[in-house]
Amino acid sequence: MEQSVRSTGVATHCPYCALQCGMTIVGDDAGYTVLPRDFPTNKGGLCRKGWTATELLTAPDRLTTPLMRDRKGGTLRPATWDEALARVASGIRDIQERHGRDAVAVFGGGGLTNEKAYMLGKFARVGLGTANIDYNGRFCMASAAAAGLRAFGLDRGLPFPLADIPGADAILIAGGNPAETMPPIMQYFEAQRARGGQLIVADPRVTATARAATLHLQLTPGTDAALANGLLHVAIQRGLIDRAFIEARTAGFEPVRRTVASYWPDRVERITGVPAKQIVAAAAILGEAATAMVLSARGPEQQSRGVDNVHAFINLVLALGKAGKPHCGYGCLTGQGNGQGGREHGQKADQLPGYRKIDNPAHRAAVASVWGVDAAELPGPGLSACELLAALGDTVRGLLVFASNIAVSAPAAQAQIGRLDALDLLVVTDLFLSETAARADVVLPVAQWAEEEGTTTNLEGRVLLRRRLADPPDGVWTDIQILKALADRLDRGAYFSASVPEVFSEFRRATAGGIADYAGISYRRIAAEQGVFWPCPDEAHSGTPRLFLDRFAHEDGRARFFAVEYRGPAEQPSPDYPFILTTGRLLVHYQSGTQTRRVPQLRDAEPEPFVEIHPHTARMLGLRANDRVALKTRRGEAELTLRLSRDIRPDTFFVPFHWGGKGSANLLTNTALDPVSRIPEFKVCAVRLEKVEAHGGSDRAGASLVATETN
Ligand SMILES: Nc1nc2c(c(=O)[nH]1)N[C@H]1C(S)=C(S)[C@@H](COP(=O)(O)OP(=O)(O)OC[C@H]3O[C@@H](n4cnc5c(=O)[nH]c(N)nc54)[C@H](O)[C@@H]3O)O[C@H]1N2
Ligand SMILES: Nc1nc2c(c(=O)[nH]1)N[C@H]1C(S)=C(S)[C@@H](COP(=O)(O)OP(=O)(O)OC[C@H]3O[C@@H](n4cnc5c(=O)[nH]c(N)nc54)[C@H](O)[C@@H]3O)O[C@H]1N2
Ligand code: SF4
Ligand SMILES: [Mo]
Repeated sequence: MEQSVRSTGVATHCPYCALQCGMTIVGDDAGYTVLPRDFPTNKGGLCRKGWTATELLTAPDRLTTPLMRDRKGGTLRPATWDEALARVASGIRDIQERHGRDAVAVFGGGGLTNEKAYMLGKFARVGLGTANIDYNGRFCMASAAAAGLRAFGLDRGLPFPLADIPGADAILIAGGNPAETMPPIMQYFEAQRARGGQLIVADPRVTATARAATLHLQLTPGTDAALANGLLHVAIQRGLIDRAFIEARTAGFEPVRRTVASYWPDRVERITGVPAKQIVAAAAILGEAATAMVLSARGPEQQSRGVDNVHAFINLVLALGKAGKPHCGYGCLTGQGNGQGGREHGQKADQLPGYRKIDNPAHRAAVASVWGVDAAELPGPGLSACELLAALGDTVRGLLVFASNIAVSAPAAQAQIGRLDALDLLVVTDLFLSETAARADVVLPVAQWAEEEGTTTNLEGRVLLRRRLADPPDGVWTDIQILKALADRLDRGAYFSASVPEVFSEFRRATAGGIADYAGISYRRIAAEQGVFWPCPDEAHSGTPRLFLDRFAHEDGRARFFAVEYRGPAEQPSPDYPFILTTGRLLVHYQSGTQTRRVPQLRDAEPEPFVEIHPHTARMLGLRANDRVALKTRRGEAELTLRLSRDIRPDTFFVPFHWGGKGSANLLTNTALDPVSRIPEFKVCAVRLEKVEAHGGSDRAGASLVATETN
């Protein structure tokens, strides 16, 4: 076995982001090597996280045995699987008897394969009978998903393959930094530029992506809706909109036209800080191009007006007639390895497999018949992620976490941690003792990407197969085995299988006839066809790389406009909190950092959390590079090292969120939620900065420093 792995290699995909780069792995547990594969997503490219991904398999502090705490406040000790699973099952029974079924909740993750996400959703509804399951995708692309669903009648990250990008004459990337978050994807934008295409990037920072652009709009965080309305205003004024397209393929333009009429470039400049001339230039680039795309990422989406922001960009695309045609459209750059599939198959509070709605009687009946249960037994919609976290220790007494490190990644982390500690039962399955696992009553060690088989769906809607390369270490189970064993102990085992291929084939049936229909997709086809795009209703169907070419997915075939007023973020700078804080990612770390902080090359490249501010702002505040500073918001305080950069707006601070502890960005962030998507406002809040200690013997006072001017 080891010999054959070494000689032929195993073709699989990276464990991290939604690009799902193809890679071949050679070697054995004495040492693995990652070789990039010429796959349509990455064309032979990988980022540093991908190159080093196999280090996770042999990391010295992998969990290899269940851990248990005998009493609250006690220490975690090794336990047998029997002991740990018995404790989980009795804890669940006890809570549900005393407080009702919904008092036990499940929190999932967009990193789980389709098979696992599907089984987790079924386990919550059929195994536990709880309505309360949601997942970290609610922190991620929920705003784009909600807006896409409302505007087009269907939500898939990109409605076209990456291969279509080079053919777009103009592209606007709104609040995405793919040069760091999906580096190999930049090949497609480079090809687009090489053809003479224009690339516009809207970001408060001069990111590596903004440097690759022909025009950078350095907007104030939280002002995207004003920018998008301003672009549409100019396009209308200059006669650049496509009236025939609006007439034939859309509905609801008139209220949008009226709304954007007051978004004059001068006014939009005052709101966004983007010079009026640049607004006019960007509108002309997009409107005059024969083909154009708008791609959004977390910048405009992770806001309390995230859905409005995405609608404002979709309105622009529709009015310009740049949707539902080749090399045109709106797309969202999804995030996690299975961010797309993870949002389609039932780990969301309001959803059943195949992108079905849990409150739709026909959808309930279809899924209940595959599951062999009575539709009336299926719970209704549960609490969304942030609301679920807010209920911990209150109406929710037990929580099972699969593939998320909420103690680091949820907003207002200090409050979340307190609520985790208030639970009667916290169960965490993970590869490592994450900050969340460290607070659990029971920790269950799981296999990882290359130790099990399963499918993921990448940002293009392409369903891919991750292959098994090695056995998990002794004592480590897969998530699927754990769910089956728990179902057995709850006397619901008859409804579940522990075989991944069996779960996959049941999953295909459960999606049949749904929006995200995977019925025709098999492991064999995925391998033979370099992935298969959903919807793919039967084995004879070739899959759907391009959506909306003939019609949008609403019953009448028309896309919908939604009029959006700029309302601004939930928190504006004030004399006490005079600056804007935004948070995001660095190339070498992934998410809460559980995985990448354990890979030496990545940890050494970015060893500690920091805040990035403009040198002018630092001078005004009497600060120098490497000073230790405290950032304070209305939620909490974080201690960080100061980094200076001319690439950020002087009124804005940037903190990456890849660390827990005192430097965790989420000690600061705002829990204000979007009313539709329920996404928290990770990208904007008001902040103040204070010096903790002077660097290099400086005699400047460490008193509170409040800016006199905020740009
Ligand atoms: N290296 C790395 N890659 C990753 C991940 C990772 O953790 N690390 N995570 C993956 C996941 S799950 C996701 S969701 C994606 C996220 O991918 P991206 O969305 O590209 O990443 P972010 O850094 O969160 O945010 C993108 C940009 O938004 C800008 N921004 C901040 N506020 C605003 C605003 O108000 N408006 C606008 N227009 N822009 C703003 C930030 O300056 C930042 O450059 O990355 C995926 N890839
Ligand atoms: N301030 C701020 N906060 C943010 C964001 C931001 O931009 N700013 N972005 C948000 C976004 S977009 C996202 S997606 C979230 C992500 O944040 P999290 O949900 O915390 O995501 P990860 O850090 O990837 O956590 C995954 C955990 O599961 C483990 N794991 C990996 N694979 C498996 C598996 O197969 N099974 C099991 N059981 N465990 C596994 C990993 O070791 C890790 O501990 O963070 C959000 N938080
Ligand atoms: S871009 Fe994403 S999928 Fe590709 S190697 Fe990097 S982390 Fe992995
Ligand atoms: Mo994400």
